[in-house]
Amino acid sequence: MTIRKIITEPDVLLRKISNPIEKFDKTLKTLMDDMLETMYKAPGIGLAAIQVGVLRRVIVIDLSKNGEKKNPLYLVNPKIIFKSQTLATYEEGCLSLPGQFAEIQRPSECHLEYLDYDGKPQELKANGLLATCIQHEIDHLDGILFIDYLSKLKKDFIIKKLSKQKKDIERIVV
Ligand code: GNR
Ligand code: NI
Repeated sequence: MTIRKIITEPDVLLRKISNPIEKFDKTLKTLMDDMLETMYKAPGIGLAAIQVGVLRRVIVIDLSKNGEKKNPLYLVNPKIIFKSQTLATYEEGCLSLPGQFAEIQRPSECHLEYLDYDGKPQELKANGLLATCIQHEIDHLDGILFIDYLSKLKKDFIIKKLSKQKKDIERIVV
């Protein structure tokens, strides 16, 4: 397994719409294995393929706490089939928006259909942090970031900060 590089905002890739998986082959398994390792290393509780530069509808999630048994969830071609009207607020972070956090409201419960690690169709009813994380990750597959739910002022401020950070890092490298 290989740790892959996580893409950060601003980057045009993060705004692209990812493509459905058609074949469960070795390349896909390697991608899912690498994504899980990359997410654990970061560390994060979820990762979408586009965050490592791959335009595929693939997500890995693990909400297990430090020291607990690992509990990886692989979602391929996920589709939300129900969103509750009741909303929940969580402070969200994103590995593609390093150091940025904001309270975001989303449906508190969602139901989805997806294919698992072996390509088998599955259904899942999620609530709590899992429901929020799933919606955050599916947003990535559609080129959406949590800052898109903030006011234009806050969003522009965050993007400006991140682009300055990136330029500073480039200056050190060069
Ligand atoms: O690690 C992560 N934590 C998190 C916290 C609240 C809501 C969503 C997330 S997902 C994030 C990892 C990430 O960027 N996934 O795309
Ligand atoms: Ni994210």
